[in-house]
Amino acid sequence: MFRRALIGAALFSLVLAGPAMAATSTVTASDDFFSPSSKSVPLGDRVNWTNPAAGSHRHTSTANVSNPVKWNFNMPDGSGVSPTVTFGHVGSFAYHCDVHASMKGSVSVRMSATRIDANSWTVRAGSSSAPAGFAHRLQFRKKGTTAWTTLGGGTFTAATRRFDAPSAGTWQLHGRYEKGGTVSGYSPSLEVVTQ
Ligand SMILES: [Cu+2]
Repeated sequence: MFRRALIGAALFSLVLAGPAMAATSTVTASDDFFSPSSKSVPLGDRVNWTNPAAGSHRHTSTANVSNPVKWNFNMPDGSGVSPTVTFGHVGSFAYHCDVHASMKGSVSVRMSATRIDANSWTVRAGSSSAPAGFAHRLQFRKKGTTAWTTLGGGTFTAATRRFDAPSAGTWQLHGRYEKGGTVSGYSPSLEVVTQ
């Protein structure tokens, strides 16, 4: 009995010690729109879709726009909750309803950064490395300027990449997910400030 309690406690602490727990949130397919149509989630979160109302909604990744994260769920009337999609890589992922051309939505996946020192950060682009064939691309610019520069000069597969601010001030970073020639949109911008 005592031994079993110890094992239980060990498992519990392992779960608590992990990174921020991934959450699942829901988009509602209504007549005829997604709510919310633009959704922003932290890296690693899951999203599902419900169709509680009358009307038939079939939502899918946007078929004719490049999108490295694909899903396609059939959603007949009152079908309840779709399977979840895990958003493990930063970017913005568009989708639409196959039945109603005007029904569009997107899920934007936010990046995070951990400070290394006054001018440097570890920027997280994925919950894990990009799988074979996929890659991350991060870009940066000084706040107030318009042109983005690709960090490291190209794509990478690691979950994180180091950013060294070229000069003092506020810097913006964003990232996207790529698979060959297909790319997601860019994630929301993250701001970091040198000390
Ligand atoms: Cu629809």
